[in-house]
Amino acid sequence: MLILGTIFFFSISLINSSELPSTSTQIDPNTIFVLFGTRHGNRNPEKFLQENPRSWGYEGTTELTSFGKRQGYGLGVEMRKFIGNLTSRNFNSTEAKYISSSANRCQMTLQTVTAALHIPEKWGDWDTKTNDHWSPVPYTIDDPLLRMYSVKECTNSDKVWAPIDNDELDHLKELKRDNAKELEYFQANTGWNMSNLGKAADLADNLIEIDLYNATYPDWIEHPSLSGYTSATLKAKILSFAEVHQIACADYSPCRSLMAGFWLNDLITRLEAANSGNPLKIVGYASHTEVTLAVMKLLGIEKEELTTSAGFVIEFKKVPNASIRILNHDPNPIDQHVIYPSILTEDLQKITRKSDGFIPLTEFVEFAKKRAFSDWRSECSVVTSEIRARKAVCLFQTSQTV
Ligand SMILES: *[C@@H]1O[C@H](CO)[C@@H](O)[C@H](O)[C@H]1NC(C)=O
Ligand SMILES: *[C@@H]1O[C@H](CO)[C@@H](O)[C@H](O)[C@H]1NC(C)=O
Ligand SMILES: *[C@@H]1O[C@H](CO)[C@@H](O)[C@H](O)[C@H]1NC(C)=O
Ligand SMILES: *[C@@H]1O[C@H](CO)[C@@H](O)[C@H](O)[C@H]1NC(C)=O
Ligand SMILES: CC(=O)N[C@H]1CO[C@H](CO)[C@@H](O)[C@@H]1O
Repeated sequence: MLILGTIFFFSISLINSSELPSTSTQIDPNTIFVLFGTRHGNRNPEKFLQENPRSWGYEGTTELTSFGKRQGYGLGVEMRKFIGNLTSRNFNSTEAKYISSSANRCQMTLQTVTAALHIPEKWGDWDTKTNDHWSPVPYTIDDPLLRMYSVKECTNSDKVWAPIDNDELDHLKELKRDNAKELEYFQANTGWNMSNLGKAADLADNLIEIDLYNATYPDWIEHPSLSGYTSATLKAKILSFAEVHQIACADYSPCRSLMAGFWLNDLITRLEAANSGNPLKIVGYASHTEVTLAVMKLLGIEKEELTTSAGFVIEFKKVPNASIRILNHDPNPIDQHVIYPSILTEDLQKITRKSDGFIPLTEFVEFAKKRAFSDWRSECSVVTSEIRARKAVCLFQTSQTV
């Protein structure tokens, strides 16, 4: 017990120092069902820096890059190491299910993950001519689950995104005010209107690729004329804007809830089904920063950002009791991937068993179900939220009269 405790605290301090553990947590010997969710792998920016002659980006804007494919494959390799023979290498539709957002980058990420998870063998190894041992693996596309922001019927999505898209949340306003000089410098050199922080995020995405592809930085970044900056500090400043709006959504409760409450409900439903004997052994999801980070927060994970191809893993076991363990997974940084215990909120830490790091399923469901919804159409519709507001008023009046 004492030794276990020491390891536990050691691993937490490792994660706190933002260093990843070098080896993955092993699956619990009693685990019978595994869920994992991931952000897509590395992708191209939404807007390319035109002045920088490009040796990269041929896939097109926002498409998955070769680094993103390698990250997805690395995740699949690590997931297979983790699950062992929980399900066969050959895809078994009774035991495995995969779901993606409709975005190309998510579908392609999931395809590389499952290519590594399901390297066929024996009767499943079909490509004997080229000796390429891979197999197509089916998946479904579900946007209400994994990309609510692009579901047309979800009229509330635009509402919860408006204060983020328009940089009206306090910390976004503050970010603009505190970086006025820097944003002006970016605008002068890119020609992009930096009155929206999304453009600074696009610039950050360009830097990530320039760095990965060892391409040449624009001169205004390599030799900044902005007072107080070296090239290293300017690069760091630009990178600090990466995914600024997506992270703001995961932080802002109306956006977090609408983007991920339905996914959370799906996770809970599948865990309860596994407890009732459903034969599924593994379910994997591919989504976006704002949705994946949001669901991780709803699950009770302390996390402030999410790199490409990172996400969560949940194990379920019935022995000694129906219980779950929540883990993170991260690329390190491209081909290697690592699975390790999540840092949980205090509420969840209180109900986590010290002996094995698992949380009783009933207590977890009680904690999480308040944040989940099954009727996404009503969450998305204006009318319903008005009705709900009216209901809340009625409730208040009733309790007053009582
Ligand atoms: C799966 O692996 C475990 C541990 O290596 C082993 O005990 C078990 O027999 C294996 N099951 C199958 C069906 O191969
Ligand atoms: C697929 O999974 C089901 C349920 O676990 C099992 O009964 C079946 O034998 C598996 N099929 C193959 C070909 O292994
Ligand atoms: C940038 O966009 C803002 C808001 O849309 C607009 O008010 C401003 O005039 C634009 N600036 C330039 C230089 O185009
Ligand atoms: C970039 O440089 C690093 C370190 O020298 C090297 O490992 C990597 O393969 C290079 N990447 C590309 C795309 O050339
Ligand atoms: C909450 C609960 O059911 N706890 C049980 C879990 O399993 C152990 C060992 O079988 C029991 O002692 C607990 O009562």
